[in-house]
Amino acid sequence: TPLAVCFGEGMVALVAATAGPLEGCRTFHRSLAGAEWNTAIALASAGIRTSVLSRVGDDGFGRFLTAELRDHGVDDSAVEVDGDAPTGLYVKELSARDDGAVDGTMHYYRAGSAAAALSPQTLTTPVASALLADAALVHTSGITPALSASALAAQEALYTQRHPDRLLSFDLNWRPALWRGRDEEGRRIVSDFAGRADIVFCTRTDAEVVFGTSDPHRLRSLFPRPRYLLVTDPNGAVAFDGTQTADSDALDAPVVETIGAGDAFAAGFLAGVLTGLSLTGSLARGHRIATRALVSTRDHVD
Ligand code: KDG
Repeated sequence: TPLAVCFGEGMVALVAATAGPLEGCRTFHRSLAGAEWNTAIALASAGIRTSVLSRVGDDGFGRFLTAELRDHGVDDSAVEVDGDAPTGLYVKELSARDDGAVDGTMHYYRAGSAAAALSPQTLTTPVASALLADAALVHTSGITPALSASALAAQEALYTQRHPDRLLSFDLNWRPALWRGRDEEGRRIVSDFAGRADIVFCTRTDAEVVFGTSDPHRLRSLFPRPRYLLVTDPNGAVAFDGTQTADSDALDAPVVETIGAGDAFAAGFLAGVLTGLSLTGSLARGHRIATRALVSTRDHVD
């Protein structure tokens, strides 16, 4: 069976148990976060052999994250443990809206994290090189190049040392908080990865911000190389495979949590591609797995 390798930072999310400013919040629910790690777990749940290539701190949060991977059937043998730097963390603050819905604000505590020290050397350990040699797909995102110069260099190396039989997947995941003060540079860097990947995922909103358009045809002319280009929004996805365009609607479901749904959609689509499904079959698989993430309470309850 094909192997998928997901490259990026895993974090612990501490989600406020009550709405309101953090200074008044006493209780937080802990969960796993990190776009590429979410995708890895969803890929494994879709039956794909999956490994994560990353780094965590030698701390309780790092051990929690790697245990979560193993519990979900993801191989953690290429997650390096850093004796000095901590595991990345984010805190989600909730605010109640007038209409009763809840908005979340993310606060990152990840500067100087173990994963910020990802570097080209991370790829050349015996474990990592064996996995990469075997991988049918390497999944990356626009988050990792924002973490540090060495993390950017590592992702660069994955793209320059590409193997003809290995698909490179790139989820744009534009995170303004990580590019603050250097967003022009950030746009250039993530556009460059999108132009070189085989499969590109982006939300309509991120595409507008980063590429100046979310029109699938204009995007296609900006990025002629990717075999698959997917533009998503809360209602569905548009996909191109060079010859055909497929439109598909998200499934109707009672939404509990939207964070992570994009990561799950990517996993479902990639699982479809890896198992030889058609474009529409892969899209349907993406929506099915995204729906599971949307209705699940994993991020709120232990
Ligand atoms: O896609 C979900 C991610 O945004 C979340 O898990 C946190 O990876 C994360 C990030 O860097 O924003």
